[in-house]
Amino acid sequence: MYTQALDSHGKEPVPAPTEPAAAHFQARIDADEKIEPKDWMPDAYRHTLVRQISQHAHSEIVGMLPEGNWITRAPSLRRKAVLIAKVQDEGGHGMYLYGAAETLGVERAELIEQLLAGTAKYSSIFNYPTLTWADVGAIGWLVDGAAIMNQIPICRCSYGPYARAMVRICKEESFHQRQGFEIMLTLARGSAAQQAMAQDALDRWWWPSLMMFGPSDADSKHTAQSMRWKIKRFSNDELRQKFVDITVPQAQFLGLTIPDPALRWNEGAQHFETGPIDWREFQAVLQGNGPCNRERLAARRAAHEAGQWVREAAAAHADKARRRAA
Ligand code: FAQ
Repeated sequence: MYTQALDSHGKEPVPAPTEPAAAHFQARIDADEKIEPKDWMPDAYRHTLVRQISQHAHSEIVGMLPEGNWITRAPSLRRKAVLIAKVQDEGGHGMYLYGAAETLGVERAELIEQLLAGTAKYSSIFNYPTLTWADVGAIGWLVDGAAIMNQIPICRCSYGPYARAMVRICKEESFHQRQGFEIMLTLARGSAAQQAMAQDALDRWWWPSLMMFGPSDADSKHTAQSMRWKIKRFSNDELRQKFVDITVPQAQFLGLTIPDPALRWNEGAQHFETGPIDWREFQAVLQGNGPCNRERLAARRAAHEAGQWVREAAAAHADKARRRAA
């Protein structure tokens, strides 16, 4: 769908990559115009988008693994059908996002190669294990909840293909969040053992969910420029705070306790204040030393190898169809 846009010219005349071109580009951004694949853009803008969109795509694909772990053990046929649909949605999100990245002139195969080689980042959150069924609820509630908080503003991102991909993705993520909350609600209203399982899942997923938003603003190297380019509309800390403010009352409604003894409501600021985030844990996960980093990459590599014959068959079929048409 996106590659078709490469065949049509952008509505703006394409200026040469000079300083006036950069000023013209920033003026378009400031006027809230969308940048399309054929439009002139600074190399650094293109590079930032490829970086962020490909990391996002990899996150969706690796993100299928923790919940995929529970498809065969979902507690009812209904739960199994819903979970299969959700995990498939995440795969679809990865495909839209690789498509959006391709409009910037990179090959999907190259991006996937980087993931499999371990040189590309994907979201830290997917390096944690799913030990019980309640983790599936916690992922929907917290991880999809955090993902929506971060991604709704990307629907207004300055780069057209990324912004448009996010519209559908956010609709689906919103359904995912509600199915997760509904699992948590069922457990929270269940037996003492089910309540304990829900609390244990919250205990393990709370802090990693806060880390999903990225380093604190003071340590975020890309935020300032990405906000000038309107790739990001809010800083990491702003989105993290919004997430905390929305999620704490939901935990209270569930009768669960947020695992943060320092958590308190600040009446003056009208915000919940949290205790400090353990950024050493975040950095360890980013460096490949989270509980499941190796397992996740091994699973992706095995899936890629097992799918080799499918890619070859699809290419052979396309080739045959082309020759027949000729
Ligand atoms: N994990 O300067 P910043 C989902 C990296 S999708 C790993 O703040 P930026 C759906 C960052 O890349 C979840 N790395 O960077 C789902 C950069 O590294 P680099 C993914 C992280 O880009 C739900 C460095 O740290 N969502 O959950 C993380 O301005 C359920 C410095 O950071 C997106 O990708 C992290 N958490 O802001 C699927 C949304 N945070 O490239 C299945 C789009 C930061 O210099 C089940 N992305 N880093 O080597 C974004 O909004 C941004 O890229 C941020 C980071 C906010 C993630």
